[in-house]
Amino acid sequence: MQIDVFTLFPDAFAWFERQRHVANALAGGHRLEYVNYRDHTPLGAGQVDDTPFGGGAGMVLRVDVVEAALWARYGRDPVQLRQDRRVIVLAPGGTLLDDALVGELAREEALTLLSGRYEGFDQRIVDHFASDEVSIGRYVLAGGELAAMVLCDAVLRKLPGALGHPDSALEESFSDALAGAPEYPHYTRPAEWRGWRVPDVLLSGHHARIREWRLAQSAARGTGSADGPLP
Ligand code: 6GU
Repeated sequence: MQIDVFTLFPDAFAWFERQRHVANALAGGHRLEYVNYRDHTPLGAGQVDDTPFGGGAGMVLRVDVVEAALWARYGRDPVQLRQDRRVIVLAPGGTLLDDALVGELAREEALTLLSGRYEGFDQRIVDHFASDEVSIGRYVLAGGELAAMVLCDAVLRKLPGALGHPDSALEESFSDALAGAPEYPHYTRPAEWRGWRVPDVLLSGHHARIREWRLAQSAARGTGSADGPLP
């Protein structure tokens, strides 16, 4: 997979690239590259944003700047580009990212992520250049970089070879294997700590019963009856 992140802060991703599953994915041939809007702005003095028409606080990322950056990267009109490539605007009001959307994106050969700062994007960027508008939750971040990392993290760990064990991404929270429910609880040594005992079934060595217990725990968490309700 090839992921291009358009950002004003490519340096923000240095730590992210050092994370084990990200490093594994990149070593395995997947690519994560950055385009800095500022390097392609047609305006003077590296300008990329402007004050909002109609007034109001903050600055808005300009449509001409984003168009120039997309043209420079792909050599074609971004209006056409979005017809055969996922071009994802990261914005708090977008479609909420969940495991199903992550899985869908992980099956793409290429993704383009547009992150913004300031008050947001000129709406024409969303309307004419983007195939998707995605949010990682109903709260506002100062910029799209953390959201881009969240999306990349979730997508990359779904790719074969990213995780240490091939089964790790299969039976995890919200996966089909668990019917969309949160994962069952895990325990490790010590088997008892301050009187808190690991459930006996997990120490029994009885694989069928362990499996049954785990699926029941997962299902109960999904309905909120195991450890209190989910939001
Ligand atoms: Cl994708 N961007 C920003 N700026 N804030 C967010 C978000 C994205 N998702 C939730 N909050």
